Amino acid sequence: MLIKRNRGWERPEQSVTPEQVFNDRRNLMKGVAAGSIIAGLPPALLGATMEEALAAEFKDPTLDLYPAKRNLRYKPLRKLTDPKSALTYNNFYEFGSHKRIYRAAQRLPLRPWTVTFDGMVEKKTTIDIDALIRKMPLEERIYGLRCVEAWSMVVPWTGFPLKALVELAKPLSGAKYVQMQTFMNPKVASGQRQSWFPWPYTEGLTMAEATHELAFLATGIYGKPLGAQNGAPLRLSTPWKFGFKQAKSLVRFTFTDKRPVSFWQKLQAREYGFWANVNPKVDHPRWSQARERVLGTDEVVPTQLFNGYKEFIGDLYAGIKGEQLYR
Ligand SMILES: Nc1nc2c(c(=O)[nH]1)N[C@H]1C(S)=C(S)[C@@H](COP(=O)(O)O)O[C@H]1N2
Ligand SMILES: [Mo]
Repeated sequence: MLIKRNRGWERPEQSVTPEQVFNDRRNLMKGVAAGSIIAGLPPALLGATMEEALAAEFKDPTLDLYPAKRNLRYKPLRKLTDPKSALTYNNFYEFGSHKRIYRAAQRLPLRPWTVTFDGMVEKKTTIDIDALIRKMPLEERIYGLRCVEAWSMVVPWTGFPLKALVELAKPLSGAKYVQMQTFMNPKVASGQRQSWFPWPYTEGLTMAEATHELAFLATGIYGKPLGAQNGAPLRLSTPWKFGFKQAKSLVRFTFTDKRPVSFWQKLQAREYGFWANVNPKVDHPRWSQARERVLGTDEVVPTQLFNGYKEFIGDLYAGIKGEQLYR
């Protein structure tokens, strides 16, 4: 994400040429080959691929649930992104405001981990993440992710419909929104020691969006449990909305009748709004949203309305007037 605090040496994502991205990747892979990038890992793993090395860092208690059956209703928008790109090029400001946070993120303790349902619910509850995951109907969905910075990827998430979690949480009938909150742990997340950010990271959806068939909570990626860098143990996936809505490493779902103000809105409301639906015709105030760079390739392709999910969106936004739906 780009915020106005940017200094001259920080450039919009667009100005990074495919060649620079390629060189970046090549240097990264050279580093892996030389053992320097994953120097903190046990020697036995130095010969392993990066995904194997990252996965082996932590033995996930839900490993037996993977891989889950693929739901073929959601067709891939494009070729799958190669795992190395999706697992090592991330946005996770808790661990730094750059893309190479995957190693730093491994410091996040993934267990014990609990998830709380509160606000306008029948009864406030806190549930252990493994008990929660085991209650939910896991499946795999190939979804696109379009970052507001104009890069995108297509990845197989494992997870379950957000609707199933809403049903478990039992919100009161007056609840209109659900706010999702990321963990808060400045001891391991160096970004959270930067006090100008409104931590913890939060995002929000209307109840209609949260119970829409596309709204998904991911627990895994590429047929394995998520790594911390991609938002383990639980992250939102709303493929028709910009990536910044898809909050990572969630600990709390708060049901409310007031529209929540998200992390990025608090920082810069003019640029990052509540709805944040993808639309190639509505530019970011500082750059075009017409096209996107395909992560892990040299390609630049046209961006699609609702990121290609228009047929599923239907009349979800019918009747909403006077709102900036696409920012
Ligand atoms: N907690 C938290 N969630 C977050 C972010 C973040 O900085 N912190 N970045 C968002 C942005 S801008 C994007 S594009 C996606 C990136 O997800 P990925 O790293 O799994 O590709 O995560 C989103 N979720
Ligand atoms: Mo993003």
